[in-house]
Amino acid sequence: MEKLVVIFVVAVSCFLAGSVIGQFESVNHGGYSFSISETALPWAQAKESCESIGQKLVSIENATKDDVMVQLFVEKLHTNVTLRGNSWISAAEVSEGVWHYASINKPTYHTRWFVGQPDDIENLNCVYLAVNAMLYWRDANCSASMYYICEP
Ligand SMILES: *[C@@H]1O[C@H](CO)[C@@H](O)[C@H](O)[C@H]1NC(C)=O
Ligand SMILES: *[C@@H]1O[C@H](CO)[C@@H](O)[C@H](O)[C@H]1NC(C)=O
Ligand SMILES: *[C@@H]1O[C@H](CO)[C@@H](O)[C@H](O)[C@H]1NC(C)=O
Ligand SMILES: [Ca+2]
Repeated sequence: MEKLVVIFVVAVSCFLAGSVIGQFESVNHGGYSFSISETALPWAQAKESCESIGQKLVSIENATKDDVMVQLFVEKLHTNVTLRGNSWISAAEVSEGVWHYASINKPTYHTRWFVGQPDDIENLNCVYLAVNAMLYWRDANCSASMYYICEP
């Protein structure tokens, strides 16, 4: 019986390690390419999910890229692809008050916090784009399930 359980656990782990978690819709515009998740996951799993398709959880390094994302996902100028909800990006806290893009291991030199954010109530250490607020940044509990955006 114990052996069976071990075999089962190993089989499930292999399956998860080798599979693409979730499904994506792709958008290409202005030299940028984004894969929009169709499923919601906690931040760390969202990051792994992007890696499982050979991509990275998205970083928004400058205002140009930020503008392209607003055009695509808010103004719907060049695509019909819709973010299904609030979406994780790779920005997260490495220590209290210090925010980095985890995917590229760099400080968040470009930010677009919603007014009053980050508020860090009850240990909110991961950043998501608020779909109903022009993709402004908000901090959230990393364990919350959100949609997410990957990029090559
Ligand atoms: C913005 O960042 C992207 C991604 O790193 C880069 O490809 C692009 O050249 C940058 N654009 C500007 C204007 O800095
Ligand atoms: C979006 O969908 C509309 C209606 O189906 C279509 O006319 C338009 O060309 C689409 N736009 C893009 C950028 O795909
Ligand atoms: C984050 O959310 C998880 C799942 O809802 C919860 O168990 C945990 O206590 C929360 N953590 C904090 C620091 O609020
Ligand atoms: Ca925090």
